[in-house]
Formats: sequence, C-alpha cells, structure tokens
Amino acid sequence: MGVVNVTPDSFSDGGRWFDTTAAIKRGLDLVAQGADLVDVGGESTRPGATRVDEDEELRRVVPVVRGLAADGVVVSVDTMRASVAEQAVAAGARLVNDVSGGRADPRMVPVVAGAGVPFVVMHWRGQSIDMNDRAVYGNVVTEVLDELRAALDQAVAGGISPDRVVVDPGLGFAKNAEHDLALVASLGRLRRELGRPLLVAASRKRFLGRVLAADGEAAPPPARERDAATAAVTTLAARDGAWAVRVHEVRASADAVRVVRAVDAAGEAAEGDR
Ligand code: PMM
Repeated sequence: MGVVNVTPDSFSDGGRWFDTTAAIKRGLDLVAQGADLVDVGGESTRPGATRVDEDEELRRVVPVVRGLAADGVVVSVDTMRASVAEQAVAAGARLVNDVSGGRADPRMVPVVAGAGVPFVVMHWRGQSIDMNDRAVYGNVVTEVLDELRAALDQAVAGGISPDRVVVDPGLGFAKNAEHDLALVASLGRLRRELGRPLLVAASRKRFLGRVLAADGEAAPPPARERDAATAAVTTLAARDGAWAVRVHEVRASADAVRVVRAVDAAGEAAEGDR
C-alpha cells in the first residue's frame, strides 16, 4: 500500500503532494514502483496535529481519489470522517482506512457497512493532539490486542462483515518507541489472535528514527532517510504473514516482499525434498 498524503503538514512528506495533479502523479508513480493499492489521505495525524475541517479534507481527497480510480488504481481513503469516506467511495475508493477504527465519527461504521467495502480498524486511543499522553501500558501487546478486538467487535456489531475487516496495531499512535518495537516483535501473534488480515504501517515513523539514532547518540535521521529501516520492518511483516504494509516509498518494500516470498517457497521445496 503506497501512501499519498494530500496535506501541507504530514510528518514525513507534508506539502510534497498537496496539489491534485501532483498527488495523482505520485499515486501512479507508487503503482509503477509495485504498489497494489494507494492510500489517499487529507488529514495529518502526526503527534500534536490539530484537525483539518471537513470541507478542506473533502477538497483535498475526493479529486485525487477520482483521478486515481479513473486510471484503474485500487484506492483506499485514509479518513476518520464518514462524510469523506462516503464521498471517496462514490468517487471510486475501494477500501476505507480509519485510524480511529470507527471511533472518531459515529456515522463511520454504518456508512462503511452500507457501502460494503473493506474497513481498516487501527488501534487508537484518541485524537493526535494529545495522544502521546495516552502511551501508557502495563503490557502493550495484550492491551493493544484487547482494544483492537473491542474495535473489531464494534465494527462487526455495526453491520460490517467480519471478512471485510483488516486490523492494524497503529504504530506510533499513543505509543512510544519501545511500545512500537514490542508490537513489531509480535505481529505474528496479533495476526493469529485477531484472525484478521493485518496491515502494518511503520513507514518512516519516529521509532525507526530512534533506533537509527541510538548508535553514537546522534540526532535521528530525517523521516525521508528512514526508507531502508522501513523495508526492514516490511521483511519482518511479510515473514509474519501481514496482508499489507503501508509505505511512502514502495520499491524497497515491494522488493523485500518478493525476496521473502522466494525464500519461503525455497524453504517449502527443501522441506518437501527431505
Ligand atoms: N499512520 C499514519 C496515517 N495513516 N493508517 C493506518 N491504517 N495505520 C497507520 O499506522 C497510519 C495510517 C501516519 O503516518 P503518515 O503521516 O506518514 O501517513
């Protein structure tokens, strides 16, 4: 899943694809790099971000979704607003990715249920403005599992078919670097225990900057220099059977997935020979 943030202020690529034509071109580039789907969002969720208003979000997102869908791209819409999800689906989006897992807008679950499209339910503890204050866990893996299961149950109770729900641990959302690393170490467990396809969105996130800075106590590299680190997480996610990874640069991650697949196939063939 390639990312197109139609925002002036996303932490990793804010402002780069802010006009409609540039954003559509970026989406097509990501497909050329190997993306199977493109996630279009118009609201930054970086820690401390304040919310964009609804009209502005619609203005940013809908024409990009329409343009990419018209070019045959499978588009997901990254939004916490039911109205944006609704209009994006009408413009051709085939999946709704809601970082709040249906909690920010009470109309989201019924709208997605009515549209009959897949729904990404992410682990979320509240809006970005103060989410770092909620990064408090006894055991991050079991708590994220329990809270994700509750959000999944709520989506299903609201009419979304269970086989249309994708789950996501929400790396960096109300989590510090240690929490994110513990969750990455437990992707296989999350997938098995939740029994749903798993989306992993580590791309360029703070915890990777922290890991890269840890040697020699240097400052973290800027977000755009974290793509190799992102591909490392993609390798782990692919090994753990993730359904998709959400990334800003697709090529390295698509290659990583191909290598994991080839190694797994070779491993199975070798097992068969024994
Ligand atoms: N992270 C961001 C935005 N959308 N969607 C899902 N499902 N999971 C995530 O972890 C997620 C997301 C924030 O990252 P960005 O600003 O680099 O897009």
